Amino acid sequence: MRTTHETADLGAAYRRSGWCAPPERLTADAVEKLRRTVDRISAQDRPEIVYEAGQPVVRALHGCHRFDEVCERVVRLPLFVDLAETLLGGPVYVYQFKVNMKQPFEGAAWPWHQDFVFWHREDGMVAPDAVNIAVFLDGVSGDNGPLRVIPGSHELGIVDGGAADAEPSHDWRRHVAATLEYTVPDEVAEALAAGSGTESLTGPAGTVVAFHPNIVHCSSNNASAYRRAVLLITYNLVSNAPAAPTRPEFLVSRDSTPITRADSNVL
Ligand code: 6CS
Ligand code: FE
Repeated sequence: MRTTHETADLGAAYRRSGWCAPPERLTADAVEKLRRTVDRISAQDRPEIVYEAGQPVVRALHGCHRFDEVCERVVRLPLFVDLAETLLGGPVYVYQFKVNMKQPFEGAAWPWHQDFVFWHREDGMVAPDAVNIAVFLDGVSGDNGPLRVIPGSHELGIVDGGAADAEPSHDWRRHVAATLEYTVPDEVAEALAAGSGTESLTGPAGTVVAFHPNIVHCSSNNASAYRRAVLLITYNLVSNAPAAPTRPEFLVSRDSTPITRADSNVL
């Protein structure tokens, strides 16, 4: 159980930098169970699976909590729900669930971007009162395409990268591909990073990291022989649920009833 002091520190780090990493990790058994689940789902033929451009290589899985019982439970672990409600200050539900695979050699980049831009412009989410909780299913190092963030950039609101004047495609495939529809141009991101630098979120399998919907972040291609699969649960304040999202339900949950915690953190 985390002390009140540790919880206060996490909230302070999150508000200051736009991300934080609780000391608790997912157990090796739970990680192994999730890896087997991800491998099983990846072998299926279903619309929730997105592939790398022009290749039979899985880029990401979406909405698995809606059809897989292991994923349905993992989103309810008190470790994650407590963290989300501590950082957001109220009852939450699962807005989005994905596993970004970042396969060895083939895992393509995610350009600099802010997540809230997609949820605001495509789904009608009013405020960035959501939080991404990432769980590393593989070890993440500097070599296999770690998530890179610009600390403090979460306080800038939407960093307009010029995409605002382009006519939106409303094609969800452009929201999950390496050629993202809404990006922060490299030169804008580099100017922001000149002030605060960038931080790579690395750690062993089981590591948990929370990051803000507006933090500017990216990840490079994975040129290594080591997969970098990361499971991402986006929790949203129940009070911030978009009124009428239209993207597929595996990207945007329609059920905004408060989530019920599992009885323990055992998966
Ligand atoms: O469009 C979305 O919902 C997804 N796309 C990106 C690039 N980040 C947010 C989210 O995972
Ligand atoms: Fe993102």
